[in-house]
Amino acid sequence: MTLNILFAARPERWSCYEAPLRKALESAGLDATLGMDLPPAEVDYIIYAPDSPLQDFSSYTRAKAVLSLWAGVEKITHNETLKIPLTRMVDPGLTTGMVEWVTGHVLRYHLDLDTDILRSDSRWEPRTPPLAHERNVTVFGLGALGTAVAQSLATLGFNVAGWSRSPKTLSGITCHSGHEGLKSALAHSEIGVLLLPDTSETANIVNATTLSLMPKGAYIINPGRGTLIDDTALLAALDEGQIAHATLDVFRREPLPSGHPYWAHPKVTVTPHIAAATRTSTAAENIIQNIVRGETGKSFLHLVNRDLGY
Ligand code: NDP
Ligand code: OXD
Repeated sequence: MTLNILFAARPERWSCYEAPLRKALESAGLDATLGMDLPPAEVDYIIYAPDSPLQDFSSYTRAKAVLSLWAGVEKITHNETLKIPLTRMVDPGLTTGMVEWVTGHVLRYHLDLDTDILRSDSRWEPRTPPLAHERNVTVFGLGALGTAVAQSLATLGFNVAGWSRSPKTLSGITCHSGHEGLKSALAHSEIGVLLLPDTSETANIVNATTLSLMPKGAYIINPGRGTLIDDTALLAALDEGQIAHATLDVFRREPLPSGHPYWAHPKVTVTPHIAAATRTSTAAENIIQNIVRGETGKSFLHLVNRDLGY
């Protein structure tokens, strides 16, 4: 039987994904019609980006799953017209990209690289930076990305803690969880990396209270989602020196509006949601493998728990 697979993302993404998807279909030996315009009632699977124009799934009566090209699925988890399984993107390219991006920014802060890179005063001031094992880093969110980041930082020698919803045991990482673990996780965050999803539970997790529980002069790196941070509280903590600097990749509104205080703030680095990109070839293989699982009666990988919102 020929499967009908709809590609529902912004039209310009089709040219990036079409060839890798066709190649992955061929490798998997799947006979499929793949396209951006298929009769809804005949579609078997929907490959989906949450910024796609498709928001009403009610006419896709035959579809077996929606497979998100994004890791963050907050734009779709509450869609009431979606009644079939939803999977999210877990991709080795995405993970490696996130590890490299976070490591770069952690090392920037740890080694105080800005002092030399931005120096304009011709002063010769040798200093001895701490070693990695003397630096406490907390990764908030120990999922696909946070675990890889935490383990990689621990391999570099950092003293790494992590925080998640459910309890975890990870070699080399001090794992905290839940409300009761948050205080310890914050107290350890000389550098705090936010890799939590956007859910009702995580909204404004970085607020005036939690910021005050971080060590004075802490650094924040946020490649998770903009909603994790109460922006007013962070700006106040930066101005007071409670937080020394923040690197922010994600925002409540993207693109970050030109007049936003983050752009001009001397203690903020803004990056344009580039921490990690899904790599089309590995992502296409993952998506097609999940379709193969669906067709062979296996459970889908990376299923979203719609109640939890991630
Ligand atoms: P996962 O779903 O694999 O992991 C999420 C982690 O957050 C889990 O450890 C989970 O805990 C934890 N968590 C969720 N809710 C809570 C809570 N209430 N309290 C404590 N911990 C919580 O996601 P990924 O690692 O794949 O991705 C994380 C986020 O990164 C994405 O949701 C997305 O927003 C962002 N992202 C950003 C990119 C960028 O370029 N800037 C690129 C890709 C993703 P538990 O383990 O117990 O479930
Ligand atoms: C994602 C992202 O969720 O790029 O995949 O932020």
